[in-house]
Amino acid sequence: MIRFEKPIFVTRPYLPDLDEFKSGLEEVWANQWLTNNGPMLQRFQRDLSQYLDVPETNIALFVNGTLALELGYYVMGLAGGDVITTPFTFVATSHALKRIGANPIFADIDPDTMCLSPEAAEKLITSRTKAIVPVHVYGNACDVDGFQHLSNKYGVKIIYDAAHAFGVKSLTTAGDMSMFSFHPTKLFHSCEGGLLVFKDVKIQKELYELRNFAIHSETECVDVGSNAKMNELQALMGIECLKKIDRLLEYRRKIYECYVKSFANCDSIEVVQYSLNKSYVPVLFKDFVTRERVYTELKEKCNVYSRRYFYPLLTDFAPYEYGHGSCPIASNIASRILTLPTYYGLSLDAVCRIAENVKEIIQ
Ligand code: T4K
Repeated sequence: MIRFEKPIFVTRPYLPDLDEFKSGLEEVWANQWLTNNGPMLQRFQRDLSQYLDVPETNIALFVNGTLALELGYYVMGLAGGDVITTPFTFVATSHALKRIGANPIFADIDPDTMCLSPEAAEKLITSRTKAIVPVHVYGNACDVDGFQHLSNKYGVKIIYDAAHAFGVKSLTTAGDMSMFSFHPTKLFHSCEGGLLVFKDVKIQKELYELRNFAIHSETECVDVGSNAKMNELQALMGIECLKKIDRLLEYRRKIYECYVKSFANCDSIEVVQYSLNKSYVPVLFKDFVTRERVYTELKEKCNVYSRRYFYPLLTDFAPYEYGHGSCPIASNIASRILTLPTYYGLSLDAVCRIAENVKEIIQ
């Protein structure tokens, strides 16, 4: 077994060229403008609009993905209603619902894509259902047509948690709204950050106000808003990272292919093949015990910090225990999944060695 001298984490953020970042900082210093819709934020928004090929009227930036979700759910009118969602995700998907007073209802996932199943979701739709929130988990595409069909049939909103799906052009404008996270653990980041892309241009103004306390003018506050503004340093980081997005995506693909090749001769490890941007490398083991052994031995013997995204299921956490046991497919997958290290700068040689270690552990 190979022990790495330095720890290998599940991910590391890409950091832009320091000199280029410094010249951006000089602009911030000259502007003496640090937050509240400053010039860097406006530039970042323009750059994103161009990259995503979505008009600036249909996007809004936030300080992080969680608050983007919270305010997005709120403007879509989900407060007080039932919202059908997946338990196989990061807690933020549901926390943001709870925090605006919506009621998450958990439906099971598709065993292949690991995303919410439209068939399972449909069975839970009632007159109280206001929306469905599927997650493109790991950058795997949800059944967008299936959910659109449900939206047309039942008049429910479809809001995608696309936290993992940045760079997947076909998913950018899916549904009524999508949220992309720019946390440093994501393939693209702005230190922290979140982006909403939405169909209805009319909600942009409300989102802008809500992220700034719902202040309408110097003398008017029109709702109970939040402080969810992205600041200028975050925007600068986003601008610099966006310049390298093609390279970041390409490198993840190379790493992914390297893992697939390394595990090709190993029947008992399944590399999940559905991610469109290869933002994570999830692998499935035959059972819980094997997964736990690999996770622990990678850490203790190899200095490799893989992660069990997304275990435990949300329905195993205290705030969502009412859904415990209701999603057997998700439960089975959560008990067997492990995400392996992937990030720009992780050498392909290291990837091969990690894979060899995994194979040795399960022998
Ligand atoms: N929806 C979904 C489906 C999500 O996955 C997330 C976030 C959200 C919504 C909410 O979006 P944000 O509000 O976060 O924008 C991480 C992230 O904190 C979280 O953003 C992410 N999902 C989740 C899947 O993973 P942890 O607790 O695993 O992160 P942490 O701090 O343990 O970092 C993992 C590894 O990354 C570290 O071992 C080392 C490395 N790392 C991390 C940071 C922050 C670095 O090398 N440098 C860094 O600056 O939750």
